[in-house]
Amino acid sequence: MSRPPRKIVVTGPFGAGKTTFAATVTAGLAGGTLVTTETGVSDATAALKGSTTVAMDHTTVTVPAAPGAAWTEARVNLFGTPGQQRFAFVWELLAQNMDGYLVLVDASRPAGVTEAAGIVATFQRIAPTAPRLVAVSRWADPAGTRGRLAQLLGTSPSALVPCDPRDLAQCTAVLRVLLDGVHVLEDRRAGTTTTDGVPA
Ligand SMILES: Nc1nc2c(ncn2[C@@H]2O[C@H](COP(=O)(O)OP(=O)(O)OP(=O)(O)O)[C@@H](O)[C@H]2O)c(=O)[nH]1
Ligand SMILES: [Mg+2]
Repeated sequence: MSRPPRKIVVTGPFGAGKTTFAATVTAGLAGGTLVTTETGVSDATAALKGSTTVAMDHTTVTVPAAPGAAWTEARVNLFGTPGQQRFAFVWELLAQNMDGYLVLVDASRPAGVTEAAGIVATFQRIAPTAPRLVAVSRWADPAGTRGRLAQLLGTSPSALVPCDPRDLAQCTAVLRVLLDGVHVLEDRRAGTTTTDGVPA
C-alpha cells in the first residue's frame, strides 16, 4: 500500500534560504509546482535581502530514496515558513499535523544563529516528538564548530547537517535523512521495528 504524502515544514530565520530550498527541490525533483508569497522588505532587514516570505512557500515533490533505504520514494508536501519574527504566529499554523521539519540556519550570521535557537525552541514546544534536522548553510568549519553550534542552537550535534539550499543534491540528501527518521518513527508507532534512528 502506498503511503500518503508526508507534510514537511522548512523553517528558520529571515534569509536562511527556506524559499531557495523550496525552489531548488521544485526545479530538480519530479512533481512540484512552487507557490511563494514574496513581497518587498520594508524595514531595516532590507539591507540583507530585498524580498521576504509573508505567508508560506508550498510545493509538492517526489523524493527518491537512497539505495538501501527502507522506502523507495516519498511524496512530500513541503511548506516553507516566513522567517521574520512578526509572522511567528504562522509557524504554529504551518506546523499542524506535520510529519517532520527542517530548521535552516546561516552559520555565517551570528544574529541568525541566535534567532534560529529561538525557532528551535519554539518548534520543540509545538512538536516535541517530530523528527527534526538542522540544515546549516555557509558553514565554514563543520568539523571544528559542530559542538559549539549545536550548543548555541540547543540541539544534539548529530542533528546538524551542512546544506547549501541552492544545491539540489544537498537538499535531496537532507530530505532523505529526515524522511528516514519519519519512516522509523512511523514503523515504531506501528510496532514493526525498534530501531533508534529518528533525528532529534
Ligand atoms: N552563497 C550562498 N548563498 C546562499 C546560501 N544559502 C542561501 N543563500 C542565498 O541566501 C538567500 C536566501 O534567500 P531566501 O531563500 O529568500 O531566504 P528565506 O529563508 O526564504 O528568507 P525569508 O522568507 O525572508 O525569511 C538567497 O539569495 C540564496 O541564494 C549558501 O550556502 N551560500
Ligand atoms: Mg522565504
